Amino acid sequence: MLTQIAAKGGSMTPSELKRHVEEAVQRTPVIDIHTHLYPASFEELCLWGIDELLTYHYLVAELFRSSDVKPSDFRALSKSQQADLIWDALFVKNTPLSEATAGVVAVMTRLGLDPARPDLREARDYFASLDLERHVARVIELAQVSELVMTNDPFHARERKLWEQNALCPPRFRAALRLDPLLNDWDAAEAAMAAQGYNVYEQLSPVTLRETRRFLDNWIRLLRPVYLAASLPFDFTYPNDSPRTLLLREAVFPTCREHRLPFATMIGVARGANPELGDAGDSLGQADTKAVERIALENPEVRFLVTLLARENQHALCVAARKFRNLMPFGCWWFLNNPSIVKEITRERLEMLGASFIPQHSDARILEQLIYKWVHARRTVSQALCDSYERLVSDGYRLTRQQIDGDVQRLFSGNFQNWVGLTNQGR
Ligand code: HDL
Ligand code: ZN
Repeated sequence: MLTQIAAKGGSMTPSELKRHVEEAVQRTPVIDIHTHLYPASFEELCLWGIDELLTYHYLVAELFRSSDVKPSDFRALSKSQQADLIWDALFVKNTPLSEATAGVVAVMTRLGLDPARPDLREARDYFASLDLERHVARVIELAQVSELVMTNDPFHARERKLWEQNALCPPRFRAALRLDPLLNDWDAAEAAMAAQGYNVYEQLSPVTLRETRRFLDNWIRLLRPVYLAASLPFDFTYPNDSPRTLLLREAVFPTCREHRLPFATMIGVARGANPELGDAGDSLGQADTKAVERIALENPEVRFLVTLLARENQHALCVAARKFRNLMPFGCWWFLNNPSIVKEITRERLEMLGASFIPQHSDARILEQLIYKWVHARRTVSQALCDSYERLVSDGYRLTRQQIDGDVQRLFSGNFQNWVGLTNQGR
């Protein structure tokens, strides 16, 4: 049936359709809307190379399932000793089947390294030979990323210093003002802001709220962020009588309105489920999607970028986005960034939202992760798009190549550019 319609309508045959979708997805540059990357000018904050790749907290968690090393003994090792241990346990003694280990394989092969080596000598020699600036440019090109958004924390002493010293930041590294301490640990944030000379106190008085807005204004002036952001715990509720609700209502959302900046929120983390694993010890929980709807309803003129951590929350997020045009679902975050789940979520979003969402972000923390996160994302988004197009064609629609190109461009960059008002100017 499909072939007949295709042939009659002069549109593409199924194999032509599949080939064109794959080509369009492969060649279309993407704006990576959430990463933890920094340019080389941010010195030690720019993480790269094989030892950082292998000691990424996803792999640390997997190490403890495939070896009997104790977390406390692991922490006592040097970074390169930790990487050697992970390499041996997850890549030599076992098949790199997980998404995180397969990702390292994808990075190594695309950089011309052999992922079947018994040790890291070849990889370390390669990375030691690189010029970092050139390497950053090459990785971004390999990943076909046109711009990426950082995660910039005004409460991180080292990062604050770099911004206050006007550290150079290339235009394709866009800033995002991250507010986790402000919204999740007000006491600590208040102490840090007071230490920087802001007239704030634990009690959220009108003066303290006004000073908090001045703090946000100053950081917006310094960073020129494309959005304000915060990761919120799975048990986040809104509104309630916590400092968080007051800070959102009286400081953050008014600031978003005044500066016409979106607010990006990532909800669902359960911090420190296993404290002895450190960064690798965070888990997840199901979030209250009604809180997201209430925030969207209460702030119709604020644009929200929303991603949730629990698979069980994704359908409700699509429904919420159908009800509130100021909600932009984005990405398959963290524990969802696995091909089997990315395909399910992307198909569900296409079915409920058409192309009015942002399918993926890398969340890359180590530079070279950009390569594998986008190779894998493009592969899965292609499959989901093909499924939707095939269904459309079998319903009798004559699809054109131009439409596919336009849809991919909208998903990979257009939706985000419109949402945040991105132009081609620099910061
Ligand atoms: O809070 C966040 O931005 C998360 O992405 C965390 O950084 C998390 O540890 C992570 O790396 N997810 O991929
Ligand atoms: Zn992140």
